[in-house]
Amino acid sequence: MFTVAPPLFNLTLHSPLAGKAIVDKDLDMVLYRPFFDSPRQLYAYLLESLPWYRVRYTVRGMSINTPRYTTVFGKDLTQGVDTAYQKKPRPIPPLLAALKDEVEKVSGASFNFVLCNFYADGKDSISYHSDDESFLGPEPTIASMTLGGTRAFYMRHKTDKSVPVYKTDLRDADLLIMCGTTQACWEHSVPKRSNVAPRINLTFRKAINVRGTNNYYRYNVGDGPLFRYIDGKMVESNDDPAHHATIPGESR
Ligand SMILES: O=C(O)CCC(=O)C(=O)O
Repeated sequence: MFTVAPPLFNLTLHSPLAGKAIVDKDLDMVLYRPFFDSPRQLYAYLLESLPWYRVRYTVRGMSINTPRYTTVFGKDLTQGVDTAYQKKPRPIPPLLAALKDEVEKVSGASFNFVLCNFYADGKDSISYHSDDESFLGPEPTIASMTLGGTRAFYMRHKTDKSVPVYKTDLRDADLLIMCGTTQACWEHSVPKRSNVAPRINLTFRKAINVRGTNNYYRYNVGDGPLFRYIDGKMVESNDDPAHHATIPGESR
């Protein structure tokens, strides 16, 4: 059992031996199902306390609306001064840092970023992509935690079309650890669906350089607006941007 701030959450971890290996050509993953007990309060707390964004950006003249809410905390290994970055990096809040510690223990990897996704409904999604940017270094370990609703999770081999698509679902309290050549050789997605419950996804990663930090804040915070989850819905907030990273009851 470990307690994460605020002390409300006494989460019981399941044995690390309970991980199930998922292997295929160039695919190397472990699924902990469930990773811990009683995450319901944690889901609600994160949803209501994190600052969320619906990021818009432009690629090659095309305007893209990210089809989910996102937010991010962390800073790359160089630990540059804040002025080295396009946006001021935000420290990982203690609650997410405590989860990160437990995920590090079970995965044997170390992380300096937590990326958060909130899929409000089945129209929210993430299309096929891999977390293979050079700022993650070779063969990065990415740990992905689900809180709340179940969503389909599809993976496809990038080059060998004879390898069947790997289809699973990710459920409340699941922890999926993707290792080795998984990111280099496979893409993953959370497709759109109808009639699904809202879901939070946390991914733990390690960025090795300033480019990683700039990329993560650009695509997961962007230029606003900020949303807060209040009374069961997301509302655009006029919080002071200086307080975006504050989680009530936690120091900054
Ligand atoms: O929500 C998920 O399970 C996947 C998230 C993901 O692929 C990402 O954030 O890069």
